Amino acid sequence: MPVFAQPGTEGSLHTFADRYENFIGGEWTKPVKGQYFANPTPVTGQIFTEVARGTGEDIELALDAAHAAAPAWGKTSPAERAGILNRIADRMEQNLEKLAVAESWENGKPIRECLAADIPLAIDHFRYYAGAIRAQEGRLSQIDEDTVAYHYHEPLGVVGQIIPWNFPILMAVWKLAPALAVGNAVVLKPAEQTPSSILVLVELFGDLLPPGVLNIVNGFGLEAGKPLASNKRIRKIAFTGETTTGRLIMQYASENLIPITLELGGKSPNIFFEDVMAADDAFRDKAEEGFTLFALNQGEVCTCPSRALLQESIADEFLERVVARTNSIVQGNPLDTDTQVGAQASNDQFEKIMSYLDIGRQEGAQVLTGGGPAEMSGDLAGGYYVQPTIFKGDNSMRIFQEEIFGPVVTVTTFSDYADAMRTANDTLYGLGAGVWSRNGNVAYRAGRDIQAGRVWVNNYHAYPAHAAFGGYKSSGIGRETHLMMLDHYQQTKNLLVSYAEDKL
Ligand code: TXE
Repeated sequence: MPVFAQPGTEGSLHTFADRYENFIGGEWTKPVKGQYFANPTPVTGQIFTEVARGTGEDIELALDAAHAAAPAWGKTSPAERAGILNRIADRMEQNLEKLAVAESWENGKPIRECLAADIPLAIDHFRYYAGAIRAQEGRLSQIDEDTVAYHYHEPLGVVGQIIPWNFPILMAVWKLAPALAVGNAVVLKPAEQTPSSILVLVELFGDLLPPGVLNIVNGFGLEAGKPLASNKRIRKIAFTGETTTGRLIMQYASENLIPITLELGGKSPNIFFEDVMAADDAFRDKAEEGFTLFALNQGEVCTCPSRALLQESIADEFLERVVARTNSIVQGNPLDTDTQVGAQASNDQFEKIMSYLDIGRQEGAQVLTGGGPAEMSGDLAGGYYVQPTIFKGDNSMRIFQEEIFGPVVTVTTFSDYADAMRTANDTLYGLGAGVWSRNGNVAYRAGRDIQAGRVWVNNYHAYPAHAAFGGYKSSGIGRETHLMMLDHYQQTKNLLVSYAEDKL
């Protein structure tokens, strides 16, 4: 019920500065070219702050600072780095509501999600990697009686990170926590649509890190992102965004022969087998809720369950129930804790979704609910709201094949298991998938047969720090979250030592 006050109004837990600079070498630093860009809130469409418009020159300054800091930071003990990460987590915990307000205002997402998921998950990632780095051990191979191969983990040095706008704080932390835990210095570029909440976060904990270990350069993709991703002075680039941009990042990285992590688009199938309707009320209810998660975060999730596959025998009854459930989703002011669906992150994204709603109709898909902008009143009328929408059609349509990134699900049916797998895998992407069945064999086989990096079985949209996340096919390369991220941000040093006194 509580409605958090809008930033800048009386009683608000957070007020943004009028202007944000880059964060370089521990200092708020003006952009070399002196330019700024306006940052609107999708909640009302009003501009609430302006942000440094970084260019290649700012990236170079940030890399200077990162290179100056990296050697000493890389030599700190795991215990020291873990202590800092835990202190960052403490600060975030103490400021949870403030960060939630900033994130909701910046991105348009419902504050209940920020309070329950985005910020707590980000806190947990810092704690997880604080623990993981302390538990990491090297390896020793006994080559022969007198010869030993020691394997040490070393940080890569200075790494670049480019993040998207759908989970600004969480996506930044997914990348920052493992990179910092292993002792890298970072230059991070936020998305131009949502730079400010990350800067609020850095205001909160920036002093806990030695200057230069974390640097933030704001700006646009070609002006600031490309000079970072293509820079010879980074030893890795980690990127989350569109698949076409991911291809460019890979090209840049190939010039410098550096490793990449790419988290790209998705068109995730969510498969409901017929036994769901015969299950007890609690399980059926859970499955129906799992269907409606297409609207979570306004559908701006790379794993959005945007293709629902229903077994023919249950399709009509199941659809009737989930349409009713979708119609009861509470949409409105993101700062109201009752709100389940808020505003799309930007006007561009709103327009993109509108164009796909037209495409779906032109292709002959049936609109079962929604299908247009959600009309809001008062100052929300200027925001970017889209009705949760269910289309019925077939998997060859563009709305089934292309990432819409809005609260839009496309539904089709399947006859049997083989048909379900064919349709599920008939996509360029392979990031997430859902399987709903009480039949353990069916659920297990489907989980193995679907070509996706994360298959949720009888749940969806859970993102624990200690489960690996990443894409098959055009959804990306590498993983995020999980212990294996330590390897993604480290290199192996092998010392091959002979202890023999008398022979080579
Ligand atoms: O992505 P971009 P956009 C999808 C989603 C969305 C579409 C377009 O379908 O509608 O992508 O979003 C930076 N060199 N996803 O245009 O352009 C850019 O500044 C270096 C899915 O925002 O990929 C931003 O910081 N950097 C996705 C980041 O890349 C460049 C989340 C992402 O922007 C660059 C977001 C360049 N040449 C969008 N061009 C997911 N997987 O979750 C852009 N950037």
